[in-house]
Amino acid sequence: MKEKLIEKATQILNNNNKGGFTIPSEGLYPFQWNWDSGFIAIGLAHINIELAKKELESLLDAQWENGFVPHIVFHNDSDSYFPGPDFHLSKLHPEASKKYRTTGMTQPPVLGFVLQELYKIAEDKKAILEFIDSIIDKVFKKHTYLYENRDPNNEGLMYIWHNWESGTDNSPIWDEVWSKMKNVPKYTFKRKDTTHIDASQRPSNEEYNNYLHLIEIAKSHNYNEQKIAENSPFLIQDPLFNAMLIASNEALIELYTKLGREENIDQLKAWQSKTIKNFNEKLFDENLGAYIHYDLRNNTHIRKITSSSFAPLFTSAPSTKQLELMQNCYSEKFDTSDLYACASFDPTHQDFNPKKYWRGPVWINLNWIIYKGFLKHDKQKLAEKIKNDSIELIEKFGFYEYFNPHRKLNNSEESNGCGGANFSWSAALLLDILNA
Ligand code: 2M8
Repeated sequence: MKEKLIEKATQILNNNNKGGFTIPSEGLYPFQWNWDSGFIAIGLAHINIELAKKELESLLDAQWENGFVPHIVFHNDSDSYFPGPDFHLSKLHPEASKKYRTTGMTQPPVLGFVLQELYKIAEDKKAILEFIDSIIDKVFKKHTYLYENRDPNNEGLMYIWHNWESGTDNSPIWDEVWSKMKNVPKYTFKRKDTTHIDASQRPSNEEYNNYLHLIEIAKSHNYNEQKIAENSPFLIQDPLFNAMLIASNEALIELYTKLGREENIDQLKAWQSKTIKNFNEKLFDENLGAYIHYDLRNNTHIRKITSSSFAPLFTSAPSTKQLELMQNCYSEKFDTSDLYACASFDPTHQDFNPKKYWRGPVWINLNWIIYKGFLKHDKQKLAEKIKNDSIELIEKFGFYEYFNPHRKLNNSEESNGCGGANFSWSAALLLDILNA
């Protein structure tokens, strides 16, 4: 069984490789995506370390002069995705990549810990350290960009200005922001995603109006961060985005130490202690027992629990008390016998939808993060459950983008697999889980 899954996962990664970079899914996502490439590199490291290195190099080849790493790199042309490069128009920013067209937004900063995972997986430690040495400053530069541009109140907590920057695109979290957003135009556009995937599993057209509106606002300021911070109606401190930053800071400190290079370590440590302090004080909700989002534009917490609420397990940030509260919350709401772990949104909440994208389905990348998180904090049983559920979902239903968490579906003919098929990070992270 294990061999078959490994073979199929390898085949998917090979098919989605477009020469130096890997697309998330044929047709649906035909370009290189930022955090997808991070997870994909971890999987590739198990089968071909050179391809893993290339994956990261090709993403960072599109890094902007100011250190920014965009969320999509349009290496190639394709008309199967909307919105494409002509809509995003990254060239509006004076420091945008001159080599590639990209988007003007980013995604959760995973690259630091991805380098550390590559180090752990690689057999030839000397060679991988040489590679890390050649690339680590670019990742540090990206962190510098975030700290200098995404933290207007000097809290060590980064904001995101678009739901696509969170990676959890149509989470019910954003409903609260949309309900406060005024004068959103009704755009004329042609969705491409719903030509590949059943519309009931994707965001609505109204939601797409909001998504496009936020980009138009950023474009009207030529993607200038300061102006965006002043004017964007969407300005959120997201626990997943900030947890990925903390994990990557942690990894960069370790890797610079391994390389015997001191120069950036003090800066990283200073950032890290400020970030962790405010992360735990501001984004942890003791009553809910989970990390939650903060809406900087409307000065309010968004008190809903998502799988992002547990992403901080992946770091050393949570205190013993916070770990205990989080474990209770997770066990009570997410770890029940009728559900596969881990739903992307609180299954006991009225907004939970088991089939709609980030409003409930299980996602393998968040499963991987939470699985590693429970392992890190010695919660073997909870970790095992996520691991086994991830393997079972893929083995039974295929390498889907996301999965209905209900174990027994009413209609037994119906598959739990949703969204794009042959999905790269599901393949890549399963390879990592199986090789653990
Ligand atoms: C999804 O997001 C894109 C926009 O970035 C989309 O729906 O068009 C998200 O699941 C995101 O996290 C992911 O990186 C991307 C590609 O897999 O797809």
